[in-house]
Amino acid sequence: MTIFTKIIEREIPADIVYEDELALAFRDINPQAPTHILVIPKRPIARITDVEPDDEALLGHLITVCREIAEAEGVAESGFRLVVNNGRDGGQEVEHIHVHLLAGRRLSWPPG
Ligand code: DGP
Repeated sequence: MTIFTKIIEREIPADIVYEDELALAFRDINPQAPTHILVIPKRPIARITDVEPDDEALLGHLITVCREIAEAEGVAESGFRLVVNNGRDGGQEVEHIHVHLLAGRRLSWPPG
């Protein structure tokens, strides 16, 4: 079980900004931008490399949730970035797929 399952189960606190039957979103504990929210499926898929065709609707739903959160946070027009880190070289620390929604400042490219 990862820390994100504990957040879903309310075993540890988080600043939750969105929830439905499939997804949960909460503010990153170590924000890298003025708005830094993690959007996760409640079903714990570890990595992008574990994704199966049956997961497509769920993962697509996460993008719709990101759009709704961007609007609620007031960053839909100014812009934002969605990031999914995968594996060691991708910088993934938590083995439960999560989309980082970063916004509120001009983000550099390429990422480090
Ligand atoms: P990644 O490196 O892509 O696996 O990102 C994991 C993110 O999860 C990282 O930005 C910090 C965040 N994080 C880790 N533990 C916690 C926690 O207990 N609460 C919250 N809100 N965020 C966490």
